[in-house]
Amino acid sequence: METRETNRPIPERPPKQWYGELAGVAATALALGVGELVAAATGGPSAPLVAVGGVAVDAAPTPVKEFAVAVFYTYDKLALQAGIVLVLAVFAAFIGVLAMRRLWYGLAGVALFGVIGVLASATRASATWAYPLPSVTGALAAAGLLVLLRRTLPRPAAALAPGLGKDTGTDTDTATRQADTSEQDAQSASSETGVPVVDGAGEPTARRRFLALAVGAIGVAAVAVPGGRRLWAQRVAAARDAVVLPAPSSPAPPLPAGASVGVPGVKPFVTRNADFYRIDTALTVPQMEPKDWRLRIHGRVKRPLTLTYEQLLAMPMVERYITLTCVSDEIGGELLGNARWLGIRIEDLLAEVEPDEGADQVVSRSVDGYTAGTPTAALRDGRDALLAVGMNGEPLPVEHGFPVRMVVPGLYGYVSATKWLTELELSSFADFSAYWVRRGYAEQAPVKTQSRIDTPAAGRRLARGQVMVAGVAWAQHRGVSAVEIRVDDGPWQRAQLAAVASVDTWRQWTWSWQATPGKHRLQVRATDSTGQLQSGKAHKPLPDGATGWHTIKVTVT
Ligand SMILES: Nc1nc2c(c(=O)[nH]1)N[C@H]1C(S)=C(S)[C@@H](COP(=O)(O)O)O[C@H]1N2
Ligand SMILES: [Mo]
Repeated sequence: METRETNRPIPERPPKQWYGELAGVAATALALGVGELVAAATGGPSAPLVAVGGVAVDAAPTPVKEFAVAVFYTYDKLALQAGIVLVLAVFAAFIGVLAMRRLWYGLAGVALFGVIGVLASATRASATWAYPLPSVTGALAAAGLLVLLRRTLPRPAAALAPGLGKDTGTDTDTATRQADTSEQDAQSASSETGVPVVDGAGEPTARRRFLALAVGAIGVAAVAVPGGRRLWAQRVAAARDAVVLPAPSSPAPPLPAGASVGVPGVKPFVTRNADFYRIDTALTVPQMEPKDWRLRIHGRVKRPLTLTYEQLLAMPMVERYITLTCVSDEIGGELLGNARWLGIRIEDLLAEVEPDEGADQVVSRSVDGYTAGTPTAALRDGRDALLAVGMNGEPLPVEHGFPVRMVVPGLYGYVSATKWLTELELSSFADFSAYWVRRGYAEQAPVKTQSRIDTPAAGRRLARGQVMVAGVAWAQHRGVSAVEIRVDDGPWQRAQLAAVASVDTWRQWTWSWQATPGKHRLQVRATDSTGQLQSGKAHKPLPDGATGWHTIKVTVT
């Protein structure tokens, strides 16, 4: 009855590629959404996107990161997140296409993603049993969705016709052979038989079900990702509000009268928390509840120690004004601030654990795996190196390291000021290189003597006559002994220095200028209390802090 031609199998045409792509993106989106919700529910601060992203940040070479920082300033995290999402989408689409052709290949791809997520979270400091959960549940959800989508996958209409055998006339195992047949066969088959092969679409109900499933999963993810994050952040914010900071047993010295010169435009002596600069590698602000916080002090010590937040708060607290500066601060930059910190002295803790001879580096680790290396000597030489819990009378803001961070007077932040701190490991500089050291920054990074002109602002037009020139100068833990100004390469002239309570903060200064009409160049330089003059040699921040004199141009009319 049937001709030879019509007896030929009408093979399945591989479904249009975009079904696979959509399936992959939907499954990955669902995985991220489920992962985020599970992270929020279990308190694992390691949602898959953050975990994988964190590993990517750690793995990125320094030039890439520097490029990102230069282009996006401190907003490079957002760009990085967008980049990760993009790369993820491409991989997701690939896995989806695989899955629609050969389910097992696709599932293997999902499993690989899951394993990367689990490994990424397991490498985070203070990983607990809860850390891999988001990745595992996310991967399971993705796998489930792929299986469902694969079942719903619309078949070309012709392929749905049952019982079409090969030349032999048998109709066994058609599906297997269909799957193996190439696209050319499909085309020739359709032209020869005249049976329409719907262009990769199949029956409309299957198509509708497939789309509904895929788009629905993406919708769930679009709600779950921000929802999960918000939920988690709210929990931590509530826990932070509930913290009652103890009174310091050694309060901050009262601010001397005149610590603030009162010239408009000068940086306030105490930086408000909301105005304090923020620098970190964290993709999303690590969210940690005090009840989950532990500090492990270990490594080359005689008596390792683990502390809870409660135990920490019960220890004698000191309160100090300390100015924090970033090594990346350019001349005249904004990456510095001064706050009243409340915390315990790290020296007291080190005395308890008894570091070994030769353990010359204290490696601090954050919950998200960031590391800094501080000279053990700097933490034991009597300076007020703190494990801080309070900032300007409040519990640490979450962006500034809640629940606990380090603050060490006299050292740049990248070697001393670890936020979201979970670990102190006694080690040596020979044995371990911390995060930024591996990326070309110096092992030892005492703050360089610096000064800046806050007012007048660069480029400003001023009226002739008396102009108050003012700013700040800093040389933490040495102290500032002099500030000088010069106009247009004229003689250096002494500025008035404001009073300060300690050598650990910046110092405001003022200088009264009789401005004459014309374009002028103002320069500032400071001298620290050891008598060392601030270097005028222009140098970029890498590897151990910028040098040069802040110089501005103004026009007087
Ligand atoms: N966990 C963590 N802590 C960190 C960093 C970081 O990337 N991650 N950056 C350090 C750097 S380079 C600086 S300058 C200070 C900045 O602290 P702030 O954001 O509170 O101003 O934090 C330090 N502590
Ligand atoms: Mo920094």
